[in-house]
Amino acid sequence: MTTEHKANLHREAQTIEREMNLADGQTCYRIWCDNNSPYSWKLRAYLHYKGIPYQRMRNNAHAYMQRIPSQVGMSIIPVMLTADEQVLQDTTPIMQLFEERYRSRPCIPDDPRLAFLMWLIEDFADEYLVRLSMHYRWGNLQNRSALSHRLARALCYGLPQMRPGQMAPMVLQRQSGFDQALGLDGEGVRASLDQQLIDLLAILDGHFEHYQFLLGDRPSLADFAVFGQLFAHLYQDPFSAELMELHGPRTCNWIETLHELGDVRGGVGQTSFGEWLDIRCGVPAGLASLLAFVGMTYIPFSAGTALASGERKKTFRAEVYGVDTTFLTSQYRAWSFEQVQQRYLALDELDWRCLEPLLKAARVLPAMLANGVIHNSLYDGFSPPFIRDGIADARIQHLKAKAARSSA
Ligand SMILES: N[C@@H](CCC(=O)N[C@@H](CS)C(=O)NCC(=O)O)C(=O)O
Repeated sequence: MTTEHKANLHREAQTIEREMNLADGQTCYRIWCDNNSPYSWKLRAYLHYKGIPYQRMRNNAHAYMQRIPSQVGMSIIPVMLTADEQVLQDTTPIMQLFEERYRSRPCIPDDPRLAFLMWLIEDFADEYLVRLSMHYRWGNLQNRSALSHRLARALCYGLPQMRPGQMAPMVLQRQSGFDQALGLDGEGVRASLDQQLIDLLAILDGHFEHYQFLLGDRPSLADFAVFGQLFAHLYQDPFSAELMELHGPRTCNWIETLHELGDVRGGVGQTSFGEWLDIRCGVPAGLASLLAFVGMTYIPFSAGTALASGERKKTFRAEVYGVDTTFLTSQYRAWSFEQVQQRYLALDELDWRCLEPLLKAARVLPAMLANGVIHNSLYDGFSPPFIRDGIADARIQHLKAKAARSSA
């Protein structure tokens, strides 16, 4: 590579975002995202299905360490910019906002009971399945090696002076920080997670024998959330890819369908869709089994973090899939669980009467409401997904104020 070409590449990496901003008639959303990120894929597949155009901004080290923190207050992806420079973060509120803004191809079922099941599965995917994603990405030698180099390479994208080989150990070190938070290293945990993946794939494959998507024959927000986790980590990463193919062939087909939606290059993208499930006379066995899986995993995990967050405890224990596990408390997870609880409480008496036996059989109830609704103040005074003045939430606000005080 000539010195001039290197300099050009470098300049391009620095200016690509600015050029996009300055382009005449900018009408597109722009997203900082990455191919290996579940939430990036969740959002992108959703936008493809809805037919909402966007431009992709590669999340290189410059974006992740500087540009994104300046817009949001922390390093996180995906981050979305609107044509008029508003900053949006957090896929669930973004998708909820877009469901109001863009009415074509609705992704929330009309039936409020089915819609509740959707929000429950959506939060399960975002907040619980990430345990499986992180266990498989970083809990075996093959993926640790491949993915630390792959993520390092992605961070070096467009920055030819950076060396992926040197950056890979730093990526590895940073990721192991998530193990304690997600309770991955306790006794019997990793063996249980291995079993959970096999069990989950059996449930999903059974369901997809009868229905194309989780809630019938059209995709909902729950499909995009589960897809994000299963595609970005488990399906793409080399070690887990084999497990996915061997244990979940129908699930792999569902993943490919969601990945191809809105294909504008003449691929196999699907364009016609069927109906939502009619749950007036109960739910199909596959969905009931998925809810039981949620009841054994997400519910104790999220209810535990909500209680610990309310009691200001840094760690908590919960029995997840039969294994007594210690986790770090997450304010965000407590907040998102509260949103799910509120959605249940907002249903009417008749809807509760219909859902209660189903949720009790799945052991989602009574545990989901056993500690009451504990208000989490993380977003009090904020309006997600909109981010103003580079501050995403009360935690970031607090950290920034503390830093300002200590430097004064
Ligand atoms: N709830 C957020 C979660 C986003 C998230 O956790 N993104 C990951 C990458 S997939 C991240 O950037 N984590 C922060 C880190 O790596 O420090 C959303 O849905 O947008």
